[in-house]
Amino acid sequence: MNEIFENIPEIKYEGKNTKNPLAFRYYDADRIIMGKKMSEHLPFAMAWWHNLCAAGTDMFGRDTADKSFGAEKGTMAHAKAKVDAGFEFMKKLGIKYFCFHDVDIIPEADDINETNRRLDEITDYILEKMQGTDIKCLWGTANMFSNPRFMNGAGSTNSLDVYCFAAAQIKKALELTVKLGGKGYVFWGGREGYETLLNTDVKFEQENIAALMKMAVEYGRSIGFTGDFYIEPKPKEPMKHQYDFDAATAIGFLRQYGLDKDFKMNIEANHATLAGHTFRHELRISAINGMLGSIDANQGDYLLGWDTDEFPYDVYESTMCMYEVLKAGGLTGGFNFDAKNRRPSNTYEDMFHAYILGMDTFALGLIKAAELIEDGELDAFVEKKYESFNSELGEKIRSGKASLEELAARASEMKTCKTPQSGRQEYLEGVVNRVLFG
Ligand code: XUL
Ligand code: CO
Repeated sequence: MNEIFENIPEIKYEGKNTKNPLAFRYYDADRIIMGKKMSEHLPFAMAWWHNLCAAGTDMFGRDTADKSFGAEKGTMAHAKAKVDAGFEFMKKLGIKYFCFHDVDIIPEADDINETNRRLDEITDYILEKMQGTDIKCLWGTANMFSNPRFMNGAGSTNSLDVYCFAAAQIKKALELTVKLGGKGYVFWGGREGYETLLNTDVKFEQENIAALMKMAVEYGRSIGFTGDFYIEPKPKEPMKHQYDFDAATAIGFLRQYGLDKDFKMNIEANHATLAGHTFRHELRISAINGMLGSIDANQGDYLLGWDTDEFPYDVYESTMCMYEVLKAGGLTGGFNFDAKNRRPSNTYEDMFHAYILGMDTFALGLIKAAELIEDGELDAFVEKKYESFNSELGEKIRSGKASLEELAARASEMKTCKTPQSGRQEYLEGVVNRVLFG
């Protein structure tokens, strides 16, 4: 087998002072943090689509990077070359997982039967490559947004024919996910939403999406898929209004349709900020509802109003993310770099620099989040903030045994109410800086 990334060695941990651009400064796979190896805290995944397929095309210009990997694009030979490139890439970086859409791994044919045959062939090849490695699939998904048939949605389409194609793609993608040992299956509702209510029956569309998800759960369980289904919330783009706006909306939807036992959230940082939330907020809302499943690790740009899918470099954000993850007891899924190089970063080396940056950013975030937790000042503050509820009446409220009359009587006795204690936000922000920067 010819090496594809010829001048790139295996990437090793060299410590924070290294100037070697092809080494980790913080990601030290075997280092123990809070009783667990870094590699167990951080199951990183390669996103097939950005890393092996996307080559820089945007609305204003064509590819800048060469991702042919020595084969003619649009052929099965190219699909296989991508597998070779992907496995060499993951091995060199010590990445143990990949995520894929059906159409990332093969060129889609006109006839779905031929598409499925190609999917069988390529996943046989991927399985072969997996042998003798500990690389597995983190999650699979069906791309139900690129093909023109999905212009009015997949589960939310007006066309019964399109709905059947969506079902067929999910069925196949689930089979492939099981075949490749996938831990999860993702629904990202890219076209599940609307542009205008003038032509949209929202209730009808949401019920149909739920029905499709229900069929997916039934089929998945019937073929031995024991992992989690995930919704990946995003408020907009490509649609103006997307039904899975944010974690709270998606969780409400899942509960309404009885899907909450099989589904969790796959939270993407850039989607959180598009919804007007912090990444951290979305993680907390998922965690307190028992639905923190997996993460699409990337970063948006606060000056741009779209999904820029940048590789994460902001250590403050990754620290806050890892703080939430550690507090939640870890992820059942992993950290998928749903991120792409900037268009002018168009060489093979840039692909490695991007992953080294992302992995180091999360490793440093993990180190700092553990320090914040071990420091204990934030936790102690929050505990004290609510201490007035550590009283007989507080217990009664917490256990649902209090009544409005009783509380009103207490207020009436007090006559006037004291202002509660300060929230001390600025002080606490200083605490974070002390732990982060010493
Ligand atoms: C799009 C996005 C997708 C999903 C998988 O914004 O994040 O790549 O992660 O379909
Ligand atoms: Co994503």
